[in-house]
Amino acid sequence: MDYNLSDVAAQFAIDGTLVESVPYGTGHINDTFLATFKFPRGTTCKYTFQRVNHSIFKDVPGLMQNFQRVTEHLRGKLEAESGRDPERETLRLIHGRDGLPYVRLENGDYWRVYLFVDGARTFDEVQSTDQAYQAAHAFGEFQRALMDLPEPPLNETIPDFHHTPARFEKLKAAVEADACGRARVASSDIEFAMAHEKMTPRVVEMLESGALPWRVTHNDTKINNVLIDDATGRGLCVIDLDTVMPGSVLYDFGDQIRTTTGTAAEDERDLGKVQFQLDMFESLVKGYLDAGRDFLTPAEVDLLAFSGSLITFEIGIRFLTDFLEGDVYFKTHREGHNLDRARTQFEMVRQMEEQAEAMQAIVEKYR
Ligand code: ADP
Ligand code: GN1
Ligand code: MG
Repeated sequence: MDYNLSDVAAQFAIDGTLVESVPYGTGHINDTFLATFKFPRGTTCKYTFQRVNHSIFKDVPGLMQNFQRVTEHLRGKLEAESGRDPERETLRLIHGRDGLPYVRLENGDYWRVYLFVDGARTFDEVQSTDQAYQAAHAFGEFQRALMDLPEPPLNETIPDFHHTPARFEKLKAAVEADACGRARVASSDIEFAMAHEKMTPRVVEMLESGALPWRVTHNDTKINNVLIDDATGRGLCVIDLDTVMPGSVLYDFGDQIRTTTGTAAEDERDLGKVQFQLDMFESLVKGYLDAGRDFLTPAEVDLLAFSGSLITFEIGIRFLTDFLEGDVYFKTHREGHNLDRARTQFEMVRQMEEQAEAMQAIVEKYR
């Protein structure tokens, strides 16, 4: 992650001097920096600089077109509503000197810049049931605001991103190939995965048959992809818009379950510390339904509880696949990191399956 940010900054329409830049956040995909600029009048301004991972996102211009359409649509709504703060409640892209909302360097790297939202932060682990409520509410509002995004459909930035059966086939192929000779140490995890194949098509089949609607969804709704306002604790701004595209709300709600109901980090090694918390789930359901009760279909609400184990399983098999393939996709920071992540996901799936009835009862109570 050794980049010359001054060279990158020179390509953007920012007429100040870069005075400081620090790596920022804990995302697994892009490289993010908080950069502070000083202007001739003596004022300073903070920006988020991001190198977009173009080995994962193959069509960055198409992705940035989505990004721009989505943020402009959201900004239009915020501006029309009194009491809102468009500059903090949606991302503001800074254009490159050639007018595009991103810059491509000579070495092929893509960079984008947006205003850093001050007075807000993300959490890798949820701090309270109220925060879970706020995050779920913010993602629900985000979906609502994008329901009338004008045609055409957004570009699909990663094909079949939440096609769980396709993810399962990739795992099978990785086990078969065993390119790094790692299948043996993961044998019980592979066994767990193989025993769960039956759950994988439940949502995609219903999307394909029309039993569930396609919507504009975020597709990466982990808790650290929503900024929480320092002053009010409100879910202020949904970020990480790389995967906003057509999808099912169930994968969005499910990923909130995955990332807020556990007591441990996503990569916790001590599975004894991993505990599913029903009260967090209840707060998510309340927050999400308060935002989405009137637009969600009965079939969507029916599957809210199940969506947690579905996507937690999906992310688990993605981590396991990456482990078997030699850690080529997710950033890793230690040996076995992806396997640890997979195991934590599978432990959460186990516990969610045990709690399935109690979870469903909560959904019934608030729907
Ligand atoms: P990744 O795809 O790598 O997860 P994100 O877009 O989520 O990248 O950014 C990584 C982190 O940077 C976020 O979790 C958040 O903490 C921080 N961040 C990103 N954009 C902003 C912003 N505009 N204002 C404040 N913090 C931000
Ligand atoms: C990645 O970019 P980030 O860290 O928010 C991944 C998600 C996974 C998540 C697991 C584009 O999200 O799909 O759920 O890691 N994003 C992409 O933590 O693959
Ligand atoms: Mg992120």
